[in-house]
Amino acid sequence: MDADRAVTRLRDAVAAIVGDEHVLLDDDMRAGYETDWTGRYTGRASMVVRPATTDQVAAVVRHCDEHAIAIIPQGGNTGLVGAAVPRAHSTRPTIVLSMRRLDVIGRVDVDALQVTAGAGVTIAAWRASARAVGLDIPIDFAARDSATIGGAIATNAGGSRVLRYGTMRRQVVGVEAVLADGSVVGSLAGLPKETVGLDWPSLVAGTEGTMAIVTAARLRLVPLFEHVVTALVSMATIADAVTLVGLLRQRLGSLDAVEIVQQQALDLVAAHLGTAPPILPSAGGTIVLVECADHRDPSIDLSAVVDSAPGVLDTAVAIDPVQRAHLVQFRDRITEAIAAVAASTGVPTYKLDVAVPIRAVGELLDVAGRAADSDRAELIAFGHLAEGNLHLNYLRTTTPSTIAETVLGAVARLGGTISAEHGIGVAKTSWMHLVRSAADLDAQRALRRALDPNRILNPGVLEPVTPIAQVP
Ligand code: 2HG
Ligand code: ZN
Repeated sequence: MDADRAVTRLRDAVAAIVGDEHVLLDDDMRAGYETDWTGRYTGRASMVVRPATTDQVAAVVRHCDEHAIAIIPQGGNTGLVGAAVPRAHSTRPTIVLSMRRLDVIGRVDVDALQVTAGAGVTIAAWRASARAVGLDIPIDFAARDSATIGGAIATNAGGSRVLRYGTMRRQVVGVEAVLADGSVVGSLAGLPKETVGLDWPSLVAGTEGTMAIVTAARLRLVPLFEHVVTALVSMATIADAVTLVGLLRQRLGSLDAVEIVQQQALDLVAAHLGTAPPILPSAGGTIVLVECADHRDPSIDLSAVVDSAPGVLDTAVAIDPVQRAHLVQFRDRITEAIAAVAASTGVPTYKLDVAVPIRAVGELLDVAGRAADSDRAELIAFGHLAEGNLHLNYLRTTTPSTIAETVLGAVARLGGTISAEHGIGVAKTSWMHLVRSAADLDAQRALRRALDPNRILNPGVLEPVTPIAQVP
């Protein structure tokens, strides 16, 4: 059958399931689904399919399985590792399965502190549903307005509240998911204790749509704290910043976030916003953002810890929501400021999301900085200090793979991980062997083969590339 006829047949089959208007064929209609947020990852799909229910997802997946059509599941398309857009050089018939129409959110269970949400519900909508009844969500990150529950589960998203509540994996009490053969598995009953074998949330969280496609989730909620204090603290050295994290964790039960913003990142946002930085520059280049939240004002306790910490050069503190938002934007809008540079230079930013044990953050920053210097690129470093999770953004780089070799090699030597919260996608498949053993990767492959024998679920993503040195 020629390619055009095959596409027409596929279109007819999926249109019968989701409706004509939810199958996007035209180049300009598909474009927004085919390139990722960074502009670095892009590929071509035969069509974008937009189901609205679990039954529709299951029927589309079953059809694709029978005809060996690759499926790229996509939520808000805010991913940064190329996992949710078509593969660049694939010749396989491929659909983007946009999950955004599965956006129904249930009534909050205020006794169990849980809610059921469709995979296409945004993080912001999840939060709004909780806040409407005086509760909150345990996860927060800058892409909250577009990122979806399904995507956050698939990448095991983290963000700023991980030190208090853990990553997305820990917030999922139950899932409903579609397997590669179109069968529906999981449970949304929300039982915090349930031990009857395989735990589907554990299998799907962080596996980037390769084991199953999440259609809905039962999610944890947490108390909403009336009092929030935000502080930006300019530190003499990175070692002082690490000491501060320890003190904050030991002494403050209200601790919600400890983020790191290197001076260059702060200056970049300030220039982007056209606003002066809110604190004096850091001699050692490190600014820490601290947030505490409680039912009573935690600002006195926070100030006491900051005042007792070594190497504090300057502090800006806010409790008023408007002033807090002013400080928070110097952390929250870094990605946006970086994207603006990439748009003006036409060179996509090279992003590495990594984590090391917190005591090794300084050493990693040194290695990362030297890698930038040797490429005459600019490094914008920031991230989640409490988890030793750095976002290393290289502007105007001409040698991304050399930088990756150097930085990811150092990360592995320092006992860290090549992906903390953005996932592997297609971006980091070549380095999975640095942090996982051959036996581990073989077991992952075997699981995947068993659940998806026709290799339709996100092929190319999370598939370890065997390094030459390990080939027998
Ligand atoms: C954040 O922490 C996100 O703001 C994005 O994980 C990080 O743009 C990035 O590199
Ligand atoms: Zn992050």
